[in-house]
Amino acid sequence: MIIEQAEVIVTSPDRNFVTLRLTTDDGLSGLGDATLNGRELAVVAYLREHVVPLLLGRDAHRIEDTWQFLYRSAYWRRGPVTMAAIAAVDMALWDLKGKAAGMPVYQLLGGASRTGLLAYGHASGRDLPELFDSIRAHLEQGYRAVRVQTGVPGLKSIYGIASNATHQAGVRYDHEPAQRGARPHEEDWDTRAYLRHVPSVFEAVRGEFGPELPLLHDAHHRLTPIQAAQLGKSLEPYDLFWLEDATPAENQEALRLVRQHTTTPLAIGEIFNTVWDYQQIIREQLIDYVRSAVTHTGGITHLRRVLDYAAQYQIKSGMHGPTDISPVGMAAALHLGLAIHNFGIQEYMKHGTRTDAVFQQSFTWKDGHLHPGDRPGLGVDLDTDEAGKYPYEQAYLPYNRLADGTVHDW
Ligand code: EZ4
Ligand code: CO
Repeated sequence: MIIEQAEVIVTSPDRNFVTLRLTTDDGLSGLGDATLNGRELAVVAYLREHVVPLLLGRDAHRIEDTWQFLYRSAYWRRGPVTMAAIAAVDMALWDLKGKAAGMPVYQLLGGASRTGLLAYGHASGRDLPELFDSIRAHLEQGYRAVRVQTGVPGLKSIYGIASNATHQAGVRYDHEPAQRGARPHEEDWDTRAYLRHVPSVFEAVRGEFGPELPLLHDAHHRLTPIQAAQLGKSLEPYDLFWLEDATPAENQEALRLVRQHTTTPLAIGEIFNTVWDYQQIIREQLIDYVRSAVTHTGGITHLRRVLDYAAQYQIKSGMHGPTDISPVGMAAALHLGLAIHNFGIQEYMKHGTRTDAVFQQSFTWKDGHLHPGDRPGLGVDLDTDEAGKYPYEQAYLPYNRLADGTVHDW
């Protein structure tokens, strides 16, 4: 199974996606997701210029050796661009191995540990009535767990609030924070206003929807450790499934302080890219859920290593699954999540219809649970003609400024 062709396919059906397709001498092809939101073309160049030439002629069966070769031979290690590129190669090789074996990837990873993956969706609203409508809509779509984000009085635009108003009709940018255009959009932020407001939102949601429904919340890296501690403590009465990205957490030690003050479960890691980013927070049991996506953490091979390490401390998976993870990256997450013992929950935002036409998927959605399906490999096909209809469009994630003009974590 020798790699004969390696193509990097860029398409922008509802948003930008970067996909690696490997084709072998026995006519099989494998797909890998390399999408890095707002920095897509950096990964394209890394793959096209530096990785593709190294792949041609290699034995596609040698997944571990290829991973180690790409990681170690570059000399320059880690980082989102490098690790997304390695992830794409790794996913494509697992896809190929599954097709060669005639088995879905989860079988190669040890087989199913469960019948389906509990998933959560993104409910949001500028105010409580809008939020309640959104939660009801999610429940009607079958979700059995929801993330809750709302507007904050006094702030104009805020992370996580669905809005179609400013975007092209029909394009799935309602949940998507990146916006097409030549410059990033500016949002405003006020931590004190946010900390005052959020507990009242959860109180209202519990009052309306009862104690059972698992509720999640994303603070999106905006708080200092003591502010995060305050938020975790103030949300304890509402029994959150998790509080996500309470602090930026490049400083892993900072989470000790948060942990000392609150029993609200903590999830972190969607912007981490290796096991080294988790070393201290897993060993010291400072988190409860690992948020990494297969796409941004060196593929199935490396994220499995992170999750096996986490399992020793009863820390579970909560893989990132926003719309900027392509259907290929989502499929990889579902196969891995089905196989590991320490699965926690899967984030799941539906892609738009154009994206679903480019990427034909085989996953199923039933009673709030996802299953990757039983087609050999990852179970996703890419329609090249459909992909060709949507050329790359520049898009940026927004950024924050405080009232006095200071740039703040977004
Ligand atoms: O902001 O995927 O939990 N989900 C998130 C996402 C991220 C985007 C960034 O590309 O925080 O909405
Ligand atoms: Co997040």
